[in-house]
Amino acid sequence: MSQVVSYELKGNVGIISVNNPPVNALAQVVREGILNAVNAAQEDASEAIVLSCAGRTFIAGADITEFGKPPKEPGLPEVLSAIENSTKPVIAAIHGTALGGGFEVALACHYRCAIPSAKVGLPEVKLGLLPGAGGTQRVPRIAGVEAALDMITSGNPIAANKAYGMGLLDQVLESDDLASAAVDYAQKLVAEGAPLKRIRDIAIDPASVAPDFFAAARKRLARRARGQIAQDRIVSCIEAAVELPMDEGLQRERELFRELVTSAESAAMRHIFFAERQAAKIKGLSKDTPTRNIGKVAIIGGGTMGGGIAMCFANVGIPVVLLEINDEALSRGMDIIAKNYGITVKKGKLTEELMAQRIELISGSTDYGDIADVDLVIEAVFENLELKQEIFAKLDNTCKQGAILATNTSYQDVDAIAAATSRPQDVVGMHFFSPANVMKLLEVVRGDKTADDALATAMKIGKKIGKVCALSRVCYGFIGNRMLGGYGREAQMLLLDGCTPEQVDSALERFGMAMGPLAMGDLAGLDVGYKARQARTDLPDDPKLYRMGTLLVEMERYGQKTGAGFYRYDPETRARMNDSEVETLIKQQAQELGIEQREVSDEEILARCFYPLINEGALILEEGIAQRPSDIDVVYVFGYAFPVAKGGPMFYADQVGLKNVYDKICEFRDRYGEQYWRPAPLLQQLAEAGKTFAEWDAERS
Ligand code: T1G
Repeated sequence: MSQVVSYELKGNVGIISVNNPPVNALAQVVREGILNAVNAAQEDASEAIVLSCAGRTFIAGADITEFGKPPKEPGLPEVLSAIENSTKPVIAAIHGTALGGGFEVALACHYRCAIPSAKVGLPEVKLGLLPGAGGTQRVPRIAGVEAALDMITSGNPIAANKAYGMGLLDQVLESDDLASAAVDYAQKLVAEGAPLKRIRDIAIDPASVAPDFFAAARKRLARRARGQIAQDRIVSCIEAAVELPMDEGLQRERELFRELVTSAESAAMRHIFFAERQAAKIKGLSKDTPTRNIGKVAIIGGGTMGGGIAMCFANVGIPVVLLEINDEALSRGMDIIAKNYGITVKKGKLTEELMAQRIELISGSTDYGDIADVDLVIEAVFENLELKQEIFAKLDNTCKQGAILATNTSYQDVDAIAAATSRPQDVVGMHFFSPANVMKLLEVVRGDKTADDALATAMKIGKKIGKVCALSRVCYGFIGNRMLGGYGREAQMLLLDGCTPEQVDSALERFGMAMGPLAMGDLAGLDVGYKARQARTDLPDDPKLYRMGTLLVEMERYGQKTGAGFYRYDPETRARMNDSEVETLIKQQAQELGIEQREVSDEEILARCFYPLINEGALILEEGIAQRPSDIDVVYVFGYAFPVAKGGPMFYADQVGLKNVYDKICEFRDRYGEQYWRPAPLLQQLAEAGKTFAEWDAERS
């Protein structure tokens, strides 16, 4: 056997054990090892075969790193055929998460058993793929068409007991020794003369499926998938499972899998899969850097952000003290938390009991003395540097030595905040995104003096509370908000050039953005951006700059909260409606500014909005603010709803071609001036060298 797959005979049971850390992915050596073991077992005295895995989980899928490379024999279908055609029953013994190709291996087995904590799933859709080794043909046959469609188009894991109820598992073993319990189960099957139960032998009666079932599914999924094609191909595969014999269905599945695995969409989604995990690693810091224990947390400020952040910790069982300046502000903050939990309960995503437990973990106080013993403080007050410095001076005098003092600031200087304390080594930025209890991204900001263990602790606790963490150095707006400036600026400049708000937003929404920048401004409140601009001293004195946003605020059209901004909003449904008054206003402003309006293509809208994002990203990389281009992609996908099927702004730039991006920026510079369109030196360098951001990063790693 190969060193990652072992085989031994124990009494009358042959045991195949896979040991390919970290998740027993089905690399070529694993496929070869299993195939050799199954073939060997056909010749020996075994009467049943148990297929199990060492380490933390059963096989968690194909080896995603192999995609995009020439396939290596044996292919997974060959391995599955050997299992399914075995002359002796093969029993999959599952712990951890049997996912993707891993669960497909289990489905090719004749029986499947698992311990109660195990989960099974087919998450390929999250990589822009579909189960390509029989999953779409076998699951409908044992769990039914509807359950199969839900399972495969959601990609969500299913707990063992529920999977057993669906027929996906034959036995849940109430044992904490899976290895021996699985052998006992195998011997029981042998003793009972259990048949070779092959899922392929089950046929689905087409009459059991409603005539319009698949058409309705496609329509429903098209709305949810927003341009992603994998869901549609999954429907086609399940349709084939109903209409075709097994081998023809498998053939159809392979064809559609091949279409997806070579798609730009799947390449982008696989890129984000690895980028998310890479972003958690701090260059130059050992993964064994000691971290501080976080047993109790304090949040300073019970506003929307502070309340949401408090919930993140209570949700994972960490006690939180919410500190406010007075009882009235404190009870407002506690009410925000109770309201947020109530909404989640109403959506059926949380039980009343769990809500009560979590609220129990959040206590309130107006006395700094009550937070002297906490291990982590996160300040989430108004974006005013002096106020933050005052608070950090108080924390410095109050909190125990070794407590980590974090600020949730969106763009203030973390070093200036740290300088207000005698312990800058314990100060770090933890920038949450609103709503903090929902948005996945956490920008961890490393100050000049932040200690390695404080930084490693912030990244670790961020993962523990379910966030996707990306590291930033200190600059105005860190990674995300700094890049956003150009995106929002150009969205408004395009109005003066001749676009309507709807034209700008819909072009970006067709690209895959969840919401266009102007509608987003209306949602956040145009007055927020207006105030932030008022506080800045570095903005050019340009009458065109944010002209419409400023004008609308002066007209007290703040957006959704006043019923009108760039759009009007239905008071009941909050649906956005184009507003001819705004469109007339835009034309007037353009005329006043001497701008001759013109037709603007969608292609130009995308370039004008995304290329400043990409250009700023290049500057951020050059300055060392972000560790790697893929970290920037993680920030935009998880913090700004950049479509995962486009892989993030830097991955997208690589697909467009950096020469094309650079040339377009030069064209805009020649048309609009250097004020806003100054190509980043790194972008120019890579464009001229014909390189990508990814290649540049690989050369540096
Ligand atoms: N291939 C290669 N590497 C993988 C991997 C995979 N499938 N899954 C995880 N890793 C690496 C990961 O990059 C990280 O590496 C380490 O393992 C730990 O992962 C034919 C075509 C299993 C729930 O989509 O969901 O099968 O950073 O940090 O939080 O039809 O990993 O340490 O160097 O995520 O404990 C389908 C993907 C593939 C499952 C564990 N399977 N993995 O979570 O650890 S396509 C998946 C996960 C397929 C078939 C199709 C999670 C996990 P490093 P981790 P974790």
